[in-house]
Order: sequence, then C-alpha cells, then structure tokens
Amino acid sequence: MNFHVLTLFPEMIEQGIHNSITGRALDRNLISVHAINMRDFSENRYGQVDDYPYGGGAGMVIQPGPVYRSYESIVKTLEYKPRVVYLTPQGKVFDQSMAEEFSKEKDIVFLCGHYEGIDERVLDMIVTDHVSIGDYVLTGGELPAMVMMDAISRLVPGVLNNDLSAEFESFYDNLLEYPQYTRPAEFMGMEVPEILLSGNHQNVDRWRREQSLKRTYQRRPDMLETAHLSREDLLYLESLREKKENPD
Ligand code: 6GU
Repeated sequence: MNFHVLTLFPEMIEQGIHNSITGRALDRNLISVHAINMRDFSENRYGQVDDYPYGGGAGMVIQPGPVYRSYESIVKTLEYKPRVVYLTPQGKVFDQSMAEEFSKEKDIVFLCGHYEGIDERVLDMIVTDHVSIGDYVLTGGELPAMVMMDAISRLVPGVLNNDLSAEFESFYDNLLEYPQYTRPAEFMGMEVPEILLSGNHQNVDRWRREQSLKRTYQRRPDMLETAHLSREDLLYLESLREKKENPD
C-alpha cells in the first residue's frame, strides 16, 4: 500500500506516521508514505501557492497550478490513475467499510486543503473521492489523512501481529469490544471478573459476547440495527431491555 500525500505541511505527515504500528509497517515495507510539498510546485519566486478569492470574502484559496503539478509528479511515476481523496468536511463520512474498500488499492493520493480551500477547477479535474472524518471543522486535511492512513494500514495483511485481530474486534460484526483485563488480578481492591480466571473457554467466550452486546446496547444502540446477531444474542438483549424496564 503506497500513500501519497499532497500537503503544505509534509513534516506533520512524516512525524505522525513514523510511530507505533504504522512506523513498524513502514520499516517492514508493508506500506510507504510519500509526503509531497505542494509549495515545491509553485511558480512564484516566493513559493506562494494561495491567492485572494475571486468575488471577495475572507481567507485565501490554494491555486490550481501547484496542486495539479504536484499530482502530475505522482501520476507520472505510476502506470495508472490512482484514486485521489480530497479531505474536506463536505465529504462522505469515513467509516470502517470505507477503510476496507480503500485497503484494496495499491496507491492512494490524499489531497490536504487549508485556508478557505482549493480552487474548484483542479478538484473537478483530479479528485475521485471527497471524504470527511466527522461533523466538526479542522484547520486542514493532514490529521484526517493520517486518520485514514492509520485505519487503512492496519487492514493491510501483515501489519498487525495477529492477522485475526483486525477481523475480530470492534465493528467486525458491528458490536463494540468486550472489556480487557491483565495482571494484577486485584488492583486497588478491584478484582478481575472471576469467569476470566476460570479457564473455561466456552464460558469466557459467552461472557465476552454478552459484554459486547451490553456495551453496544448501552453506548451505541444504533449499531445493533446492522449487527449480526444469533438467537442467543437476541434473547440476551431482550433480558437487558426487561432489566431496564424492571430493575430488581
Ligand atoms: Cl477531512 N477536513 C477538515 N478541514 N475538517 C474536517 C474534516 C476534513 N473532517 C472533519 N472535519
């Protein structure tokens, strides 16, 4: 998986990605990240890449030339036209299914805007996907690009230690994760649930499933609509609803 990031703040990308699991994936050549400074493609002698908006108004707009030329510098090294993701609060909201879809690509270009945005003409020419990471406004697209690269990288085969862990955790069957515990067995008077110390794997699995169901019911009930639930799961959820209506 090769990520190409068009940005005015390449250090932000470089420093952010060279850590933890994505840092190790880079070292092992499972992913690559190329941050391209669009300022290097300015034709202005001061390296300027923005200008006042036509029609007036606050802020500055990134000019089409530097964006197009930096994009072309990537495409000429590839033998095809990669997907180009423009990070914008006006885009489709990123989620796990989108991460899975993007993880099948060989190259992804992220275009990071700043200020009041980018000249619409170059967006019309090169952008294939408009993506937001949620309903709030950030100062630029770098953090959203890093969020997407992190979520996509961990789906690339070999990036996680355990190939199964990407599959089995939160969102896999649309339930939240069960709680985890490690040593010590007693911490400040609080004990680890006894069932986890029992060694009975069948009971542990059922307990974890019920914890996932309970958490999802309490914290993200909307996710139960699309969850994959067994008859046993549905009976357990019914018992939670009864308990809520009828405590004791
Ligand atoms: Cl992708 N960009 C910016 N600037 N703000 C955002 C966003 C993206 N997603 C949520 N807020």
